[in-house]
Amino acid sequence: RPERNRNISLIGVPIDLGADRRGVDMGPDAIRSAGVLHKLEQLGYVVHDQGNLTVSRKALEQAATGEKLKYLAETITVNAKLAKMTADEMGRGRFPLALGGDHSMAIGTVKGVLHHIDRLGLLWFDAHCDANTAETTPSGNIHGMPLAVCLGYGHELLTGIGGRKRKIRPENVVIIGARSVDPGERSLLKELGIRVFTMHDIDRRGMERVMEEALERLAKSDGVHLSFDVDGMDPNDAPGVGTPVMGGVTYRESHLAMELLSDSGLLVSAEFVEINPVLDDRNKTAKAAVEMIGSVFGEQIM
Ligand code: B3U
Ligand code: MN
Ligand code: MN
Repeated sequence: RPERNRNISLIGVPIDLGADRRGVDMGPDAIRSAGVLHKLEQLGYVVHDQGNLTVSRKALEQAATGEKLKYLAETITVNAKLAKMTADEMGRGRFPLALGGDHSMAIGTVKGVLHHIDRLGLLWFDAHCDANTAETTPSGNIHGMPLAVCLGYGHELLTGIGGRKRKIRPENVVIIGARSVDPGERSLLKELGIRVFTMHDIDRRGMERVMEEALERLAKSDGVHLSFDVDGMDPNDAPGVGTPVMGGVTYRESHLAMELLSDSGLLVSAEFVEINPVLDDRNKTAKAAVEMIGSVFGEQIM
């Protein structure tokens, strides 16, 4: 079994601007109240809870309807702070575990980790591909764009966060769970040759084989960041999300994926995003996230 970093830095990111929907800002505290600290401490980790970053609500005073990059300024401010905190915490020898918040925050975490690991691998677990730009977005919501930004595509103020040169190389990315992809995203992902494991692949080949191939690819990087969007899971198992898509990864398949990822020993950082307690069923989604976090950090049944 891989040697693990026993120190975890928990970073709450209560941002909902990227989804333009209230409630997902309460995700970090929903995950805390579902027992994430207890879970990690039971597994033998020392958790350094950094609390929640400050996200200004001021931008919400003006409706952003029709804009192609809604709440851009505050999204940049939050992600720049998050990138710095992630890089600083890694610099102190800790494993950054960020809790969201909408998926726009992946820009900050990934850029922060890239500060330490240039050839970073990225496992993007999501119903969506989040590879839109201002030119292709159907919604103007920045949470549909972070993967594109991490690859160096999109508004220059977004790609510039944490340094323009820091980016993820296409061969080091895998997407798992995709089932809602916009035309512009499809072209970009195809052009870059990004490996997308859709629900079709998971149904045909099973999660075990999908993860084997995914990890084989990621093993060529110098460490892997997990970006876990809970809407990648099936809405029956994770109903507390803003954009549910039917036919998702089951609770059991998600567990298996996280266990195999954990066993690979490749992980250097992770984030769990898009938990919306306002839309949830008695904190079911946050509890599922905590169970997945357990598997990521090596929890076993026997
Ligand atoms: N692809 C759509 C919808 C979406 C992306 N991410 C979420 N929803 N959660 C968009 O708006 O870019
Ligand atoms: Mn997402
Ligand atoms: Mn999603």
